Amino acid sequence: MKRLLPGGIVPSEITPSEVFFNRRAVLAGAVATGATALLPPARAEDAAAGPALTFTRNARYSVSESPNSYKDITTYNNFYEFGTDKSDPAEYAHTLRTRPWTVTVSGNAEVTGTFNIEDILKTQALEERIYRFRCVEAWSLVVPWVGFPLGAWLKRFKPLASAKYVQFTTLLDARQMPGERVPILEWPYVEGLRIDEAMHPLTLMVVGVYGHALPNQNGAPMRLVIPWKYGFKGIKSIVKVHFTDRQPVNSWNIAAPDEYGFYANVNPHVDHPRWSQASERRLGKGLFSRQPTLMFNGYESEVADLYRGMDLRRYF
Ligand SMILES: Nc1nc2c(c(=O)[nH]1)N[C@H]1C(S)=C(S)[C@@H](COP(=O)(O)O)O[C@H]1N2
Ligand SMILES: [Mo]
Repeated sequence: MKRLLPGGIVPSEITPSEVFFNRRAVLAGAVATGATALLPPARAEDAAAGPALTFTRNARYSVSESPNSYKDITTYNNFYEFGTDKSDPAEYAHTLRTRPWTVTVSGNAEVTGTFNIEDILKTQALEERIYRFRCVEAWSLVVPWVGFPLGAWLKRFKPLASAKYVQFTTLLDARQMPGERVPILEWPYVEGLRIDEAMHPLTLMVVGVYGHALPNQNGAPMRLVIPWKYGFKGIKSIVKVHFTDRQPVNSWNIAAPDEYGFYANVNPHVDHPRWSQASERRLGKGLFSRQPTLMFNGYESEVADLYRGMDLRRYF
């Protein structure tokens, strides 16, 4: 196993400006700057979630809506490796062991190898970003994720010009993920992005929520969040990253190609064959309160250029 970090960055190069923020400090900061969103007061569950993380707040990439509760975010999940009910992951994901954890990087890049999660984290400055999150099933959340921009990390592997896409793979181990014995999807769960989507500054590799390491049910130790795409693109518990010249397959597209495409951009004008995507139910606001779904989930000004000239009905 390679222990050398891509890019050769050592921990001492991590700058002191990456101030430690605990949740109360984040709250104080938000008050002081009059910034985007106030986080709700600390709750006991936060401590249960995992160690507190060190990060800076990214206001530019945060929405002003108030985040959902920690409870909403961590008990209403899709993670079919642990069952198909929304409550299953919170109940059963404790069997996942997130340390030791390695990520294998392969394919069309100058630097490849297998890397320890600890070594990856030493090279990446963490940011808190409050993002909208929209599931293809028409419910939504606002989440204070903590993570690092995927593109900044991927650049360390020096992708070749032939790296047009990146594929991501979840852990395959039915002893830890009992749902992988159930043939609802082809296992392991796989997802893919075009390289420019992967490199976009909004694309976040998430390692925490509400200032603490991710709980297993949200995809510990490391999962993707692409805020302008439907939630299923946000693959959890990633063990492989592969640079490729071909559009990779993705699990939901394999399972139901007419319903789930490769792009999966949030689009209120393109309905799912079985339901409308024009509106959504924001968790925590009551069963019957719906709000309009925004083009690219509200990130249109940031990402529309990625899809100029594409027929979004065809490339759904
Ligand atoms: N490995 C894996 N990743 C996954 C899923 C899954 O079943 N397995 N579900 C996806 C779907 S459909 C959604 S909506 C989000 C849910 O993320 P959350 O539970 O953190 O809200 O995870 C996505 N990533
Ligand atoms: Mo989803």
